[in-house]
Amino acid sequence: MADFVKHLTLADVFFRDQAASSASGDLSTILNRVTLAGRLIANNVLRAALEGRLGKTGDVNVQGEEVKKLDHVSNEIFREVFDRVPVVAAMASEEIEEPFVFEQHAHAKYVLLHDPLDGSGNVDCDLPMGTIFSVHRRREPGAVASLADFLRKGSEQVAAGYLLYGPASMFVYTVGGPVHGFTLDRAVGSFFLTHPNMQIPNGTGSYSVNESNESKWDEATQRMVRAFRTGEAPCGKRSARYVGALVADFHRTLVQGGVYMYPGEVKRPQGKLRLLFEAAPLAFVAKHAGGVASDGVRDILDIEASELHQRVPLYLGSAGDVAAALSMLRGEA
Ligand code: FBP
Repeated sequence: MADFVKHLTLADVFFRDQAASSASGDLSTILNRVTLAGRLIANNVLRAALEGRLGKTGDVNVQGEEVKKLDHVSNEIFREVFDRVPVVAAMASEEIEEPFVFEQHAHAKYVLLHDPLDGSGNVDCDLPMGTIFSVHRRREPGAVASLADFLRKGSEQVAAGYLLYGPASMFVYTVGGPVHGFTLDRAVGSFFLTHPNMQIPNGTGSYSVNESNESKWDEATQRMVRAFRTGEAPCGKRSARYVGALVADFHRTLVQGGVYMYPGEVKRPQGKLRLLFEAAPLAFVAKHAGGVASDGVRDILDIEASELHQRVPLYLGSAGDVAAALSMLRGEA
């Protein structure tokens, strides 16, 4: 047979995996809707300058951050995409203070969390950005969705992953098994499996941290990052890379190995990144790709959220590199 369809599609992989499980199909539908939102966001990112959508809206979001026009567009795309198919009962966004409840979807089994446009500080300089998503099974389907459906441990996620809007657009996800990477073929508007069963390499790659924050860190953190900078970290020498978009920095770490860090600060011990919208979903991917994620003390996946927008320090990537960072933070190396 001629080989015109060179790669598996999302549907091929979902059907194959679903055949191996008792999945109802709702989860596959959610993941398909995430990729639809991703394709729409990717197109808006691609055309932002042409359509006057660079820059800020003038608003400030729940995080106290200036909202970019594409933040707003991306958030609205998710709401509209999931309003039209009854597969999630409610949706929480990093941009919005409270979850959005789909009244007409009360019997849906799942809730969705998302950071609609991660790294949106890169909008105006045409650098990579992404979208992060997380899916939880509801505690009580049928009851009106509540905050309790969202305040969970990362280990309870049933699916998580991200879209990366880079030179190519990618979709990376796990449903608790292998981590699969798909690349968008813009010519046909479909994602195709190009990176099956992704595993984080150990012993290579980069350390990735915003070193301009050094004066904000405590001494142990300063010593630890300095050891990576001078090539004296126990895990060995690493190059330095920092794109300023967590999804892009994590994807490079997933492919090449290394560690991404957003440490806590003396005046901001919880750091900047959000547990439910950033750390937990990427920790879920990292774990299923053989990596690890920690807040400096605990496994990110063991942390039960007490607030929807709570922040955590984040050390994420190759097991050996994260272990080296944590051992230096503890003063053991
Ligand atoms: P948002 O853009 O969704 O707020 O994400 C936070 C983030 O942009 C990460 O993507 C990125 O890794 C980090 O902040 C960069 O922070 P800083 O500019 O302080 O280094």
